[in-house]
Amino acid sequence: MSYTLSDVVRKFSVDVDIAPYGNGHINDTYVADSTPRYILQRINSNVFKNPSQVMENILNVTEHLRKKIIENGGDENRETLRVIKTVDGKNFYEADDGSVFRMFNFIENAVSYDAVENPNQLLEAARAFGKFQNMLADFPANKLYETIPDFHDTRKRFENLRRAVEADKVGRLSSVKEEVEFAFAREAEVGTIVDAIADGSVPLRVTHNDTKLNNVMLDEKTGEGVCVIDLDTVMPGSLLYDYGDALRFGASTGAEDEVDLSKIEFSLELFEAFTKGFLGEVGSKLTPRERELLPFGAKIMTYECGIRFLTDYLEGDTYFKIHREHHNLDRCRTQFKLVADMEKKAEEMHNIVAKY
Ligand code: ADP
Ligand code: GN1
Ligand code: MG
Repeated sequence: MSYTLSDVVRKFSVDVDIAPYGNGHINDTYVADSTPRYILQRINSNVFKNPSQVMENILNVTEHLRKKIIENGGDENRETLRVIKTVDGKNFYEADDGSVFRMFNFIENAVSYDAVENPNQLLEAARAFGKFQNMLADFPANKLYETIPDFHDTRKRFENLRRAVEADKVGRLSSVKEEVEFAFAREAEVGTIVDAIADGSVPLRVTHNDTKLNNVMLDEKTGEGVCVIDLDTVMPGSLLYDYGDALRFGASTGAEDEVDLSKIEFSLELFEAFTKGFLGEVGSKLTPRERELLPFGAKIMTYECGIRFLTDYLEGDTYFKIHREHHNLDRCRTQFKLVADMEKKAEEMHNIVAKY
């Protein structure tokens, strides 16, 4: 690297020390300790093949959100990300080695949680994701680039797993026979949402597609949702993706990478909190098929994430950041434990959805 991060922030007219920040699995995130503070990120170019399209999406989406927030009398500096331009007026800075950096306003006096501490946090996160979706309901979907093609096409994700199993590139297959069997046993379900989108019973909407709890900032005092962040994957998708993905992470009783699986359960209390918050915002818009598929959405998104971790493990950990050996396998195991638990609790999940 022929530049320092201090050189990079100066391209955005900021001249302070910066330090690593956050626990995302994809981008390199730093905080610039200026007044006001900023977030600097190096976009993961292995994941996002066209960073300039990612930034164009984010610029258009955040400008749309800003208008809505102002109309609603909200605080535009806190309730949406803002793309900070470079000194040359660009959306991002490309370093000489091809690294792409971008800068955002820092959302102050707000916290993003890596684990749920109480049901109220999930309720507030759900409201924030629901509102986000409402604000984007009239965003022209044809203006959005598909930043990661087929991101939540579970059938294609399944085919990727099958290929990784066949290739067994790094010789790990023999150690994950049980997980592969678990994944293959559910093959019949992988097309359910994709097919429902194709037959029109589940509409395409503009969705966030990565509704992990740590992708929403909650007010540090009131606990209310302030701002939805991590907008790299805002694309046309199904509302079931946002609902389901938030639950796979948020309704677990343990961390995504917990090794002690006895700590991992799918909490119906947390499921109910999220369902209440989310349907309170978007419930009136749902088609009958969407409503019917809500519990399934939670399960299939958890399954999909599990097979993505498993695929990455089989391919030698090239996609998700890992911090220890077998990290992706540990993550896969929590997801599959949650799937099995949701299968047991399917009827109770349906009863809860019916309440809201
Ligand atoms: P990744 O794609 O790697 O998940 P994120 O955009 O989610 O990257 O950023 C990682 C973490 O950094 C977030 O979970 C959050 O804690 C923190 N973060 C990101 N952007 C901001 C921001 N604008 N203000 C405050 N914190 C932020
Ligand atoms: C990644 O970027 P981050 O850490 O918020 C991933 C999600 C996964 C999640 C699993 C672009 O989310 O799809 O569900 O890890 N994001 C991308 O924790 O692949
Ligand atoms: Mg993130």
